Amino acid sequence: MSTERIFKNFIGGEFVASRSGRTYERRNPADRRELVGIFQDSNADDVNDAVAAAKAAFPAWRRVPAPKRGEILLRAAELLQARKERYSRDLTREMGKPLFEAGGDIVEAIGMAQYAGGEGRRMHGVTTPSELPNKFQMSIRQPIGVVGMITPWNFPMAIASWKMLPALVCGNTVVIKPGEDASVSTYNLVECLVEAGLPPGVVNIVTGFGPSAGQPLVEHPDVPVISFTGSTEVGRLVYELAARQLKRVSLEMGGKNPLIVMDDADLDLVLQGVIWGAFGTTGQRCTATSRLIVHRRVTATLVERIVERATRLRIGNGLDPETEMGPLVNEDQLRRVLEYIAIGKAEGATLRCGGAQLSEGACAHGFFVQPTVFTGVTPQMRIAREEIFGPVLSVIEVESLDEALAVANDVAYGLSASIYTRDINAAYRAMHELEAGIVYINAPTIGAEIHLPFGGVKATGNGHREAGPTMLDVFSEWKSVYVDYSGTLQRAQIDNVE
Ligand code: UN1
Repeated sequence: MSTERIFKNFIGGEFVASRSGRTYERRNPADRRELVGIFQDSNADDVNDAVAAAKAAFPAWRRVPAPKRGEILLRAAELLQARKERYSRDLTREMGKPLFEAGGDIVEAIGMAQYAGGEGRRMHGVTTPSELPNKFQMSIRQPIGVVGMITPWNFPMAIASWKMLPALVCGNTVVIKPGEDASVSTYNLVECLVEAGLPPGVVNIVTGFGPSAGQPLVEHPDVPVISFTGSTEVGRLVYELAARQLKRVSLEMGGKNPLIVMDDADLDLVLQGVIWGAFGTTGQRCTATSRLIVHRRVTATLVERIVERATRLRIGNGLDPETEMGPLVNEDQLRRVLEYIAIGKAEGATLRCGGAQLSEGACAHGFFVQPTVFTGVTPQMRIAREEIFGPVLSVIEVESLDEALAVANDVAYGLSASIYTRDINAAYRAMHELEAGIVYINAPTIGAEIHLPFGGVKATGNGHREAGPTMLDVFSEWKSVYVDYSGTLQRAQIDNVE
C-alpha cells in the first residue's frame, strides 16, 4: 500500500475535499521522513455538510430494527478481525505504539463491535406493575439524533469504537472528528462498518483541528449529544460551549493514576505491572501509572529493580517487532514531557533514570524520550499532581495503608488506581476507598475490558461511563410508556387512594 494516502472527509457516503481547500500532513512520529497521509483541514462548512448528512440519514436509521443494526456491527467485527494485521500497522505508523499494542487497540474495537452488536438484541428497559388495575407500564430506550464525537489519538481505533458502536446500535447517526494525529484508524473502522452494510450518512468523518473543526461540531444546533475524550482543559471548554444549548455531554479526561505497593506485595509481579503500567504506550494512556506509592520497607529494593528494567527497555520504531516502547506522538508532547522532567528536577525530586530525549540510532528521526523515574517525590510536587502523558513515573514513599490511600486520593483526577498486596483486608479497603472509576488489585492501572463501565470521578469525567452496559445511557433517551386498558379515566395517585 502506498504510504502517501490522501484522506478526504467522508460525508453522506462520499469522499469529499474540505471546503477550506486546505490539507495537512501526518508523519510517522517514530520516523518523520515517512508520510502517513494527507488529511483535510476542515472548517465549519464541512461540519455543516456532515451534520446535514447525518441528520438526513437519522429517520431511516432509527427505524431499522435494533437487532439488524447489531448485525451490521457483528459483520464489522469479522472484517476487523480479518484485517487486524494491516490495521495494526496503520495504527502504529500513525501514532507510534508498538505493533503488539496496536493489535490490542484493534482487538478492543472487535470486542466492542461484538458487545454492542449483541446489545441490539437486548437494550433492556424496565416493565413494572401499575398501581392501578388494567394498566400496563414499561420503559424503552430511544435514539436521540446526531451524535458529535471528538476522539483522541492514543487509542485511535478502540476509543472511536467505544463511542461510535453504542451510538449506532441505539439508532443514532454520527459525525466524528478524530484526533488530528491519528485519523487513519477511524477510516479503517468506518470502512468495515460501511462494507458490513451501514447506510450512507449514518457515520460521517470530518478531519482537522479542535478550534476549526471540533468547535463547530460542539456548537452545531443539530447535534444534541457530544462525546469527548481528551484533556481536562479542552473537555471543560467543550462542556461550557455545549451547556449553552443544554446538550448532553459525555467527557472522558485526564488521570494521575496511582499504583500502591504494600510491604507484603509480590515484588516480581509489581515490577512487571509497573513497567507495563508506566511505560506501555509510552505513558500516553489516560490510565497510565504515573504515581508509584510505595511502602517505605520495600521502596529501595523495588526502585532499584524498576530502574534496572526501565533502562533496558528497547525503544524504537513500533513497526520493529523487537520494540517495547515507541515514540511520543508529536513534538508538542515531547516538549511537554521534557518540561515536566525539568520541573521535577527543579522541585527537588531525584532523577533515578532517564530524563533525556533520544536522538541516535533507531531514534534518530522521531520524538523519543527515555523512560524516566523520579524518587523522593512529595505529594505536593507538580510531577505528583499534574498529568504528564509520557513515560515519567513519580515514586512517593509512604508508611502505611492509610497514608497510601490518602496520598492516592489527594489529586484532582480519579480514573484508575491499583494496589498490590497479599492482605485481603487491605485489598478490599482500597477497593472501597480509592477515589477512582476503575480499581485494580494486583494488576497495573491499565487493562480495562470493554464489557465493564470505563470512566472516572472528579476532574476525570462528568459522571458518565463508556463501555459496559452503561454505554447506552449517553446515546439513548428513556421513554416511559403507560397503557391504560380499563376504558375509564384512572387518576394516578388519586383514584387508587382509599
Ligand atoms: C486510555 O487509557 O486512554 O484500560 C484508554 C486500558 C485500555 C484503554 C485505555 N483498555 O488501558
